Formats: sequence, C-alpha cells, structure tokens
Amino acid sequence: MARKKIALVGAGMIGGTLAHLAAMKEMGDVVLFDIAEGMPAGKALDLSQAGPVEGFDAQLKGTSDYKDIAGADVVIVTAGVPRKPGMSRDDLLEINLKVMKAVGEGIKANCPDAFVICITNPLDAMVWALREFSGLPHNKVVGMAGVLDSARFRHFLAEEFDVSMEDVTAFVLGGHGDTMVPILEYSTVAGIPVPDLIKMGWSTQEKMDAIVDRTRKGGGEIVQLLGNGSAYYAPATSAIQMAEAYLKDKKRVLPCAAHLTGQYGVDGLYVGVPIVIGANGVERIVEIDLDEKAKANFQVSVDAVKELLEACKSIDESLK
Ligand code: A3D
Repeated sequence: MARKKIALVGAGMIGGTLAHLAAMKEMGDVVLFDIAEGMPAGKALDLSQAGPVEGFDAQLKGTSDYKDIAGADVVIVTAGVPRKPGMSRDDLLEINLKVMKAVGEGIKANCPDAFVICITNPLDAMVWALREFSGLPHNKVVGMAGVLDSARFRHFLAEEFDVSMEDVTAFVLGGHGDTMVPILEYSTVAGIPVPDLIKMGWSTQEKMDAIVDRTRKGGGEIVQLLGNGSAYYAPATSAIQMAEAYLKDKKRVLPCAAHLTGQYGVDGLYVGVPIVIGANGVERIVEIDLDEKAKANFQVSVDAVKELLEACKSIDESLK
C-alpha cells in the first residue's frame, strides 16, 4: 500500500511542528508548502536528517508550488499570520481571508478529495471561508480548536485534582476564543463528573470558575509569554489527532469546528461541537441536550461567530 500524503499549507511554527509529528508517527509522506521561498525546503531537509536518528521513514518535501500538494489525503492549513501581543484573533480577519482564498483555490485545483483541517485564525470564520473557496463538501473541511481548548482545560483540571491528565476528559462547545463554552457537567475524572468531584471536596466552584476563565484565555496567556507569535506545540498535536482519526478511520469523538445544518439550532455556520471523525470525514455531529445556562452561553458564542462571519462576508465582497 502506498504511503499516505499529508500536505501542510503554511510551514511556520505550527506547520514545522506538524511536519515533525507526522514524520515521527510515520503518518505518511509530508509536503510543506509556504509562500516564503526556501524556508519550507529548509525545514523539510532538516527534518529529513532527523529520520536516520529517529528511525522514521517518511519523505519530506518543501515547496512554494501548489502542484506539489496534488493528491494529498490530508491538508492541514496554518497559512496566514498569527497574533501579536495586544491583538485579538479577529484583528487577523482581513489578512487571513485573502490567504484562505489562495489556499482554497490551491486545494480545489490539486487535491479536491482531501480531508482538510483549518487552524488559521480567526478559526470559525477562516474554516468557513476555506470551505467556500475550496468548494469541498462540508464533511471534508473542519476546524481545529476544540481539541486544543479541551486539552488546555484537561491540563488545568488535572493539575487542580492532582491526577493524570489521561484520566481527565473535558467537554468544550462553541467558537474558539473567549466565548467558548467548557461544560463542567460533561467533564470528568475517570467518568466522575466535575460537579460530583466538587461535592466530594476535591475542589471548589470558585476554583473551577477560575479554570474555565483561564481556559478561555489560554491562547492569549501564551501569546503574552512568548512575546512573539502564538502557541504551536499543542495546536499541532491537536490537529494531528484529528488527521489520524481520519487516516485510520478511528471514529474518534472530538470537539471540532464543524458545519452545522440545524443542530443546536444553528444553520450554515461552523461552530465547535463534538463530532465523529472517520474515513468519511465528519461522520456524525453529536447533539446533546444543553441546560439553560449552557444554552445561553452557547448562544453568546454562536452570536460572536455570526458577527465574525458577517465581517468576513463584507470584506470578501469589498475584495471582489
Ligand atoms: P507562523 O509561524 O507565522 O506561520 C504561518 C506561515 O504562513 C508563515 O510561514 C507564512 O509565510 C505562511 N503564509 C502566509 N501567507 C501564506 C499563503 N498565502 N500561502 C501559504 N503560506 C502562507 O504562524 P503559526 O504557525 O504560529 O500560526 C499559524 C496560524 O494558526 C495563525 O493564524 C494562528 O493565529 C493560528 N493558530 C490557531 C490556533 C487555534 O487553536 C485555532 C492556535 C494557534 C495558532
């Protein structure tokens, strides 16, 4: 069986980390695409030279020619600009919208059968735009945010409870950003819901509220600390988990930005919800009953995504 092909559009901090992870896991051959001439080839060569030491067999190629992504099974898109301190994700809208147009057209022309994972911010609008410009079916284009947001949440919860991160599951809904909705009732330690753990005296509601708040602002905390650029290790790991779910038909249940057609009362938007990812891409959208508080929080998040999308559509019109 021929090796799978993974195209990484954007070979910056996340793109390079994705390439490293994909090669180490022998997910397939990797193409690093970037408009910056030379840089993707440099990263590909450097990573290839890690192969003999690490013992992985994967071909890595750097390129600035879209033809090289032809036939890719998975495309992970990080092309664009990341946040600088003081910038919100939404400040990136106009620049990255133009980038999504070029990338979407490149995918449409070269690998229309790929499973596409968007990471570029502002995520919920960019994944929508990428789907529009690429013309791929909605089940083949998803956004990475929920896996990262819930990983941040799980990390903070594991620290608070002093248990293994492996045993903490977390449930996060909504758009990527400050309005995301972590749901404590569906977040557990080995199946025990967080509210029960509070009753058991493991923590307090105040501490949980602080963790929810820190999770929502998790990206910004790292932007401030780095001083230049945004998080890349955990975002890359999260997207790789989604890519593996598709390539290995794992049918993982993961929170991702998916196109909703009436679920959760939302139609025509990409919003973070739990989905099943398998060989057919988005195979199912998991719709749960939310209580009134979660519904209200989710609505705030959906409204923020709607607003972003309206801004996106008017920029797109003005660019025509
Ligand atoms: P960075 O290291 O700047 O890499 C971006 C790369 O995109 C650069 O190498 C650019 O040269 C390249 N690029 C720019 N325009 C194009 C184009 N038209 N075609 C191809 N490549 C292009 O950024 P990064 O890797 O740190 O972050 C990438 C994106 O991910 C940013 O938009 C971040 O805001 C976003 N991000 C999202 C999350 C989520 O959880 C959704 C988390 C972290 C970062």
